Amino acid sequence: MDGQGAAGARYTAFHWGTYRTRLDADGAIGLEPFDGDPSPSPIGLDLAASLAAPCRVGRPHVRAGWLDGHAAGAFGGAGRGREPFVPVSWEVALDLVAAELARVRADHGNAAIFGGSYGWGSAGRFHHPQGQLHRFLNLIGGYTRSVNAYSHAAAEVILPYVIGHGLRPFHGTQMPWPVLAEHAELVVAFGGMNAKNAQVSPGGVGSHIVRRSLARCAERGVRFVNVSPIRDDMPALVAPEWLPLRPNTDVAVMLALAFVLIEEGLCDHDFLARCTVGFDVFRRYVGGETDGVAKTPEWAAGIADVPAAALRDLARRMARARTFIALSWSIQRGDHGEQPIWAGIALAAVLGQIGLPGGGFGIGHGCCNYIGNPAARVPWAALPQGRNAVDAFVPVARFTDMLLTPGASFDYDGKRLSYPDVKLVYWAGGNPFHHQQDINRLLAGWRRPQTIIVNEVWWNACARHADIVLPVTSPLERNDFGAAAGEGAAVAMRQAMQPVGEARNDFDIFRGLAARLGVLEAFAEGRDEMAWVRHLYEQSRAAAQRMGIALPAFDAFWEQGVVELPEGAAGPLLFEAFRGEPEAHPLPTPSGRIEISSATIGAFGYDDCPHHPAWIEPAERLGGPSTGSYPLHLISSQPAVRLHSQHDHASLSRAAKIAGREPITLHPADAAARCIEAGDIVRVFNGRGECLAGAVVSEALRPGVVQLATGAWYDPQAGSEGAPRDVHGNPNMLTMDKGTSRLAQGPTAMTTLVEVERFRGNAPEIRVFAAPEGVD
Ligand SMILES: Nc1nc2c(c(=O)[nH]1)N[C@H]1C(S)=C(S)[C@@H](COP(=O)(O)OP(=O)(O)OC[C@H]3O[C@@H](n4cnc5c(=O)[nH]c(N)nc54)[C@H](O)[C@@H]3O)O[C@H]1N2
Ligand SMILES: Nc1nc2c(c(=O)[nH]1)N[C@H]1C(S)=C(S)[C@@H](COP(=O)(O)OP(=O)(O)OC[C@H]3O[C@@H](n4cnc5c(=O)[nH]c(N)nc54)[C@H](O)[C@@H]3O)O[C@H]1N2
Ligand SMILES: [Mo]
Repeated sequence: MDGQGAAGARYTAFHWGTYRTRLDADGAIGLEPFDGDPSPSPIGLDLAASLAAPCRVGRPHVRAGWLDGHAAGAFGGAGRGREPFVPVSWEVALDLVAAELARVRADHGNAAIFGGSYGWGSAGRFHHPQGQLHRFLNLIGGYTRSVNAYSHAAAEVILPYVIGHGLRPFHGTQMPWPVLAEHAELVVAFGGMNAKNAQVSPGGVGSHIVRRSLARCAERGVRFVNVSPIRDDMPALVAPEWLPLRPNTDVAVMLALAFVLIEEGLCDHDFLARCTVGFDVFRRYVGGETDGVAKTPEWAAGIADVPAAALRDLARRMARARTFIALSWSIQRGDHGEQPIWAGIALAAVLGQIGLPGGGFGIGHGCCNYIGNPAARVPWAALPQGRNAVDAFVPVARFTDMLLTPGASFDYDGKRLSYPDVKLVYWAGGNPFHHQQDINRLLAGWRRPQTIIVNEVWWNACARHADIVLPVTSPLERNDFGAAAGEGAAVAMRQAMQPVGEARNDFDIFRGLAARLGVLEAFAEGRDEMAWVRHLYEQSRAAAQRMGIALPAFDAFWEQGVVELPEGAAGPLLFEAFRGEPEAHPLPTPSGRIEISSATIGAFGYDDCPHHPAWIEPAERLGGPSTGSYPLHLISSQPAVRLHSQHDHASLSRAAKIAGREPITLHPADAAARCIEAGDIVRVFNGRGECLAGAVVSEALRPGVVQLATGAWYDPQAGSEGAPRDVHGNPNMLTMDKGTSRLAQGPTAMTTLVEVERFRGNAPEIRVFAAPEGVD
């Protein structure tokens, strides 16, 4: 342990913050928030204590049926999640994995290996599980990959057609919070701005800035409107107005706002003429000339169930003030999720303030701490990935479709593609039993590959449903360097403790496999852990130097522990030059302008994503034509007390449970109508599946909406009709596994109707936090 025993403070980085590590008298490791963070997150403070929990994977394990079957040349996956595991030595485990990779490669080709392996893993530039896996798989001939993120797939795919910039580069050029506080007068936030979500940034957080930035806005008198089914999506400290629309109806509201601006002559015709194309198409659609339906406030009121007068009034206020339209990522994780992004930009274009300080639109303010963060953006080095020789890919959320229908064709972003026939799935750093919609459907697909290998820290559902489980370290058990784009700190993540059990770093696992498959030299390049950490840091230091930022040399950095970065130079705003002289500074769209209507998208001929932003009925919604027998809209949002499914077993997450289950929040009227009281165990169900949850009753959400955060570990036990039911509260038992449209094929978790009833009978025990049967 390079870090152990050296003098000076020790630090570590998690996706939710930077912490000082402390060695207690009893030898245990404690965590304290870093002094430079005025509002640290409580997530994971007890992490060290929970690292050796019974659900920690301590040794490599192989599913008994897989061992027997493979010896006999039989490859059935039906026993996954049911059969016991057999502990094996690292030697045996790595031999089995290497031989199986070689067999699948030889028999079926590299496209039969799925290495998409979506997931957040842990912070640290070197021990990034996906980066390690992909580098390794590329060296042995490549793998089928996944594209786009669960977070914002629809926005990622549509944005280049509309503004010419991809979403990921756009993350770094969003309206900075200080500019927003200084210049905005009105912020209209679709999906709110959620301080709970701004606890995290992928790769780590320097200082949590969102609450402080919102407070600054409030001090300067900025008014906020929270357009969301949930009141608490905007912190009370900005005294927001609340427009509690029905979920998935943002487009109707946006179109109605545009209707009022157009009807009352409040749109900026000069901006529209100089900086956009397609306004005329949009105007005709909004006015009803195209489809006979004028998108009036009264029309929108019928869909979104908000007062028409409030929409009229809001549109007028937006035109009078410096207005910022904030689009959260959540609003595009629903059916036709491309539309609220496009309609939001069209609305901002009609207002004509794009490119003005504190005006225009943003995507993701409050969704993570790095969006709008003024910290200097150093291009931190990452493990080089090499080249993937396999072309096959799937849109990330179409994973189950790929498993269920190999060879079937699908549309994506103007292309007609087909699903590869995957025989082997290798996951490192993600949890599909957390992130994938419709777990019953996932389970059907999950049985089909011949082999599933998972590198995991915990015996979560993903590990329990694998064939070979390789135990990995967590950040406190290894050395790394933590830094994230748009975050104000670089952290020397010094190893604080020995690995639990026989856990190994992903790097060491792939090093072992690389040696067996003859690519060790190319994989490790002769560097060990510390040599890589030093190498990536020094590369980053050189990049920072080129930006005029001096970082200390590695040894000094390692000793110092945390380096805080200055704010970036206040350059021009993203659309500022374009707005001034659109001809001289065109956007990289076909027209060089913002495309309110896109001929390119039109040419794809997708009825579910036409050539201009449009209201298209989602597959299901409150008040919609196909509500059927499930009358409540389920919001499966991000958990406040953890990151996704990570550390659900730790004390912060466990303390928030109700009767041991994930809390589900219902409006008092909905609870009363079902004789549900706070603290009751409830059964949440629809035609796709069911789970149990613990009831919370609150007026902070609109009637008809229930909220159940993601991340409770899937704990299947016999249900009412024999089908497994999750007894813990995983909302993906209920969500819909359908692409947003043929354009982006993004996930649509927020489009889900359910029914809730009081659970009667004996409350089943939560078993998933214990070790699987037979495993010690
Ligand atoms: N219903 C519904 N579903 C959703 C969403 C929603 O809004 N509603 N949101 C979606 C979104 S936006 C996202 S980003 C996804 C998140 O989905 P994921 O990113 O898959 O979720 P995590 O729980 O963060 O999974 C990370 C896993 O990596 C493991 N891990 C941590 N460190 C290491 C390491 O060093 N090595 C290895 N090998 N493993 C490690 C952790 O133990 C954990 O199991 O969920 C999506 N799913
Ligand atoms: N503490 C914590 N923070 C996190 C994460 C975590 O797991 N834990 N995950 C991180 C990740 S990976 C991501 S992608 C971001 C996600 O950031 P977001 O996508 O913003 O997060 P959510 O919490 O899913 O949704 C925010 C709110 O959107 C509202 N909403 C849902 N559907 C609709 C709709 O159709 N219309 C409108 N107007 N509002 C709607 C809901 O009321 C919900 O509370 O959060 C990040 N931050
Ligand atoms: Mo995400």
